Amino acid sequence: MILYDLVNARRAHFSPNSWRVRMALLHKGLPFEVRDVLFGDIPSINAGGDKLTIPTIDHAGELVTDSWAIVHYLDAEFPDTPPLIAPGAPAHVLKFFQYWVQTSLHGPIGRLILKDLHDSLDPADQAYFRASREKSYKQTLEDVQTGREQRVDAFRKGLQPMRLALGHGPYIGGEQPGYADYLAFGAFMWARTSSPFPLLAEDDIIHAWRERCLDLYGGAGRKEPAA
Ligand SMILES: N[C@@H](CCC(=O)N[C@@H](CS)C(=O)NCC(=O)O)C(=O)O
Repeated sequence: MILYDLVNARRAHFSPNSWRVRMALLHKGLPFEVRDVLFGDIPSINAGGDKLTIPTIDHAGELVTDSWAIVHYLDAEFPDTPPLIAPGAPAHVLKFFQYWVQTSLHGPIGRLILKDLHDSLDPADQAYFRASREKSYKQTLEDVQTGREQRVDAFRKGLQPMRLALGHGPYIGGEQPGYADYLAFGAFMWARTSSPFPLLAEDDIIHAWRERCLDLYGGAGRKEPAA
């Protein structure tokens, strides 16, 4: 199993969508090898075919792209390993949580760290990243990030559903971590590897949850170089 993953200038893996899959592979206990790529290398993963996105896995020659498709693939191919989507559980509820992570974590976190993220990238990737992100945000990276000290409180308030969920157990998944935890944790790994900006107050129970997640699977998250 090969996991294609993005690295920045310090060789830290920063892709939030990839972190969810990395944690999923560790959850299942599946051995995998990581192939580091820059944004500029992505077209060569599927040379001659459609441009894929990160994460992409290569399992015995089969390329599977998109984190949600990968999760389904892993559960189907490895039925004897701990499931990511519990048998009989409604996958669309987990998909709803993935949408929440995209809108309430990735969206605001991007606006808090985008310029730092750019600066953390390998110089070979910086021009592409600036051009593509300024096109989609319709703003300079500097303007996107400006005023973050005033905006971080609104971001923290928006995390209330996570606090309520964590009132029932140490993980969003309950007593044990599950794919919902990995979805949210990926967003925090994106920030941790790309920016020194403190997203969470130290007395927030989400901060304690993030610390627990950093320690999972031999401290996989904690070992990654932080910004
Ligand atoms: N829906 C996809 C999104 C994947 C995605 O957007 N990945 C980013 C990196 S986190 C990417 O490959 N970007 C390529 C680019 O911007 O050129 C998933 O969850 O896997």
